[in-house]
Amino acid sequence: MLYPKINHRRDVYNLNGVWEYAFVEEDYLPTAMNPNGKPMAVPASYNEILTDMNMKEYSGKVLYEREFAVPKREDCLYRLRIGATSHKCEVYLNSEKIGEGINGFYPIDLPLEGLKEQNRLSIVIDNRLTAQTFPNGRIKNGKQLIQHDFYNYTGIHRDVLVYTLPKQHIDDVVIRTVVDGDYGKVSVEVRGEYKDIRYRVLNERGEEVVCSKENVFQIPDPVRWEVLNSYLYTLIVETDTDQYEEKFGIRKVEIKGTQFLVNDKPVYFKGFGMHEDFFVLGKGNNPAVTLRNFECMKWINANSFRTSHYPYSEEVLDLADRYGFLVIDEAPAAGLVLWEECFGENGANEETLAIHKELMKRLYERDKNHPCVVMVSVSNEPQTTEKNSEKYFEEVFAYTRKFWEVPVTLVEPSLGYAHNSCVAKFSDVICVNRYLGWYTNHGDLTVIEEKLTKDLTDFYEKYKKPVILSEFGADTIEGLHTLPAEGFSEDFQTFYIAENCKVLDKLDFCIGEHVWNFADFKTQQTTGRVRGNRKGVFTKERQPKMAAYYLKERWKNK
Ligand code: BDP
Repeated sequence: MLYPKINHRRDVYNLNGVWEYAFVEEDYLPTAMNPNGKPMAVPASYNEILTDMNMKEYSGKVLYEREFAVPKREDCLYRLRIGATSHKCEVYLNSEKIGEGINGFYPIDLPLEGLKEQNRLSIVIDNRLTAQTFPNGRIKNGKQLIQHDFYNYTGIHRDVLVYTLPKQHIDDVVIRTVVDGDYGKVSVEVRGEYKDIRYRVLNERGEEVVCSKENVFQIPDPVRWEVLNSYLYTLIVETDTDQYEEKFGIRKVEIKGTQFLVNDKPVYFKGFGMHEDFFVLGKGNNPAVTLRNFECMKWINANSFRTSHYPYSEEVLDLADRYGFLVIDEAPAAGLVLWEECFGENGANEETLAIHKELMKRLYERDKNHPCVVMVSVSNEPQTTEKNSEKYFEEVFAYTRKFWEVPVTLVEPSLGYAHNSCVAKFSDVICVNRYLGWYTNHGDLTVIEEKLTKDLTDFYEKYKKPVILSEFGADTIEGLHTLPAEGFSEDFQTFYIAENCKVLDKLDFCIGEHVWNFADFKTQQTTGRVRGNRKGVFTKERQPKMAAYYLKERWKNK
C-alpha cells in the first residue's frame, strides 16, 4: 500500500477542513445531505471540541459528510484515501456504499468510480468497542465499557485525500536494504502494470547515485541510517506510464545473544511509550504536535518510542525516519483481557484471531519501508497468564513473521511473570511492564530494587532473550512537591524512575527502558485519574516535569 504522492503522473487533492457531522440512528443511510449537519473539523476528534457531556461521551454511529469536486480527467483512475477514522466505518460516494474501514488506526484506500462534477462523500463511523474490535471493549446496559487506559476519541483522525493514478500504474514498492549482508545493496520489488521500468536513487543532496534497469543494485559509498543520525535516500521508480518516489534508509537490525544490533552496533532503547493525544485535537494528526514531541525527545536524549497502543499516523513515522528514532510499531491490540468473549473456550475465538492477523498484515503493508521501524509489537498487556493465549499468540506471531523481517515482541502485563506467561517464549525481545511501588505497595520506593531485579532476571533466565522494561511510571501533578517524596509529587516521580533505572544498570540482559509515559494523556473518568493519566514526563502542554531533567542527564551518556 502506497501513500498518495503528487508528481507529474499523479495528483492529490486534500479534503481536510470543516465537514458536517451528525449523530445518526443505527440503520442510517446517507441518501441526501443530512439536514441536521453541524460543522466539525477534519482531522480531529469531536470529543474535545464539543461542550455537552452527552455528546462528548456519545457512543454509537456518527455521520461525517462533505461535498467536493475535483478536476475531471479521462486518462486516469481516482482513489480515496482516508488516513484513519475511529473506529469502524462505512464509506459512501453520492449515496452508494463504496467500502468500509475495519479499524480506527489504519488507512482506508478505495477506488472512486463514477465521479460527478459535484460529489458527496459520507462516512458513517461506529465508535463502539466490542470483543471483536481492536482495541477491545464491551457494551453493557447500553453503556460503553472501555478495557484500556486511553480515551475513546472519535472522528476522522488523519488526512482525507483524493488522488489519481495512471490507468497502468505502480501498485506497491517494497524496498529491502542490506541484502546478503552487504551494506548498500538494495533490492526493490514493484507490483503493478508496466512495460519498462527503471530505478533511480538520489542522495540527501538530491544527486543521482544510481540509475538501474535491474531491481537489485549497489549504492556507491553507502551512508547508513543510524540511530539519531538518519540518512535517507530517495528511490524513484519510473515506468512507461507512472512514477513513485519513496524514501529509504540503509540499516540492518539483528539480535545476537542479548544484544539488539542496528548496523552491527548494540543499541540501548531510551525513551517512552506515548499516545496520540493533544488539547482540542484529541487524536487528530497534526505535524506541529509531532514536531514538538520529537524536539522534546531529542532534548531529553531519547532515541526511541513505542507506538503504544496502536499504529500512529504515517506522517509520524516519516518524521521518525528523519529524526533517526527507533520505533516499536504496535498493533491496536490493547485490552485483550475479555477471555471468554475474545478467545472462546478452547483457544482462539476465530473472529478475533482473524482480525488480529489481518491487522498485522496491514501494518506491514503500510509501514514496511520505514527504517525507523525496528521491532513490531503484536499486543500490549493481553492476559498472557490465560492458557488459551498460547495457541492464539502462537498463530499471531507465526503470521506476523510471514511478513515482517524485524524482531517481533509482545508487551507483558504488570502481573505477567516468567513462570506464568504462556506467550513470552514467542517474543524475540521480552518487553515487560512494571509498576512496583505504584499499583502495588503504593508510595514505597524500597520495594522496587529487589522485586524488579527478580522479575526481570526470571524472564531472562527462563527464555535467554534480551529484556526491555517497556513501561514504568508514576502519576505526577506538575508543580506538586513534597518532602519526603510522596506519590503524585514531582519528587516521587523522579526518585521512582531513578530507582527503576538503578536496577536496569545492573542487568546486562536489559536492552532498554521506556518510561510510561512521554506526556500526560486523556483517559475515561475514574477515581485514579486527575483529568487523565498523569504519568507524563512532560505535561500535556509538552513542558518538562522535574523527572525530565533527571532523564536528560542519565540518557546523555547511556
Ligand atoms: C499499563 C498499560 C497502560 C496504562 C498504564 C497505567 O499498558 O496503557 O496507561 O498501565 O496504568 O498497564 O498508567
